[in-house]
Amino acid sequence: MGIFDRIKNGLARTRDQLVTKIEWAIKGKPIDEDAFIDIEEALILSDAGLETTEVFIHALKDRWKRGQIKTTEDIKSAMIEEVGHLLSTVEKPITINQHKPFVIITLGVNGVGKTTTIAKLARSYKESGKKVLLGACDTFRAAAIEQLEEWAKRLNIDVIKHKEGSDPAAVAYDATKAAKARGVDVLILDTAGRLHTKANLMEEMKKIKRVVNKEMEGAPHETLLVVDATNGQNVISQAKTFNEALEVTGIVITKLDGTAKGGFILPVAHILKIPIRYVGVGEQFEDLIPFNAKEFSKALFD
Ligand SMILES: Nc1nc2c(ncn2[C@@H]2O[C@H](COP(=O)(O)OP(=O)(O)O)[C@@H](O)[C@H]2O)c(=O)[nH]1
Ligand SMILES: [Mg+2]
Repeated sequence: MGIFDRIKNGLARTRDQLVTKIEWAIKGKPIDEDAFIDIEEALILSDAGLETTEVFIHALKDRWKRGQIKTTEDIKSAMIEEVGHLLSTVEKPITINQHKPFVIITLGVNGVGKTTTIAKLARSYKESGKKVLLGACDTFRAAAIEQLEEWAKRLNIDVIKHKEGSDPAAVAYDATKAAKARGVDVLILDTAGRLHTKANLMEEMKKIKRVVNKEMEGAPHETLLVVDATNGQNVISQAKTFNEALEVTGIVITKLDGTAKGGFILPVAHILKIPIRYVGVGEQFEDLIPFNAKEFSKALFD
């Protein structure tokens, strides 16, 4: 399956939510003010958020008043354009060639898909000829270290680890040191998503960043927040919290295949304005896809 088909499949539920409703709103009648109420509802039900939805409805109505929208197809192509335009502002791929090692720290609450995303990333970097190292900084549970090791074994990649319950920052320090010594191209640090309190977690992550930076100036080069699309609108507040504490530089959105609430990606661009690096649309390696605004908006409405 090609990349576009993967995105299209992954977005099927959100697309149904949006397009079916829009088609139904318009079918067989001239487009009037009421049609926009239905479109507004469809956007809100997909978790696009009030503020962002207003902006889209305004833009669509504007086109309609200028006589540019007459059919369902016109609405769809207007949406593809407007959404594509908004999302293009956060289409900024990671460029790992500027630093060696390029250090990525992943963040995100428990279960969002950090560790599997790391495996997918590691595989794709390895396939493009890069030397990859992983750091098991989720020391909260023994199973977390084992899970990362399991992936690493399958991918034939090394992992730097300490014992369960040890200081995650110490693992990060050793991993950064090892990455430098071994001529590694990309170091990816896995972290815990749950500690005893949220404040604890944020402090822990700050400490990891400080320690990495002490060992290598300019690092970490990417503070990558992983969010789970099935959380819909809640992703926005989650991302705000992480961003305020830890200066997130990029986002990965996982599990878009499991939700009809994919509309929340619009306020990610409109309100958070944090680069979206990758989207996850399934559990296969190939299901982590570099974010492309044009493809994404087309897959959403076409
Ligand atoms: N359907 C689907 N499942 C995913 C995706 N990304 C991750 N997962 C699943 O989410 C679950 C939790 O992943 P894990 O990496 O352990 O989360 P972590 O706690 O953040 O490290 C696993 O069962 C993954 O297979 C995705 O894009 N789509
Ligand atoms: Mg994990």
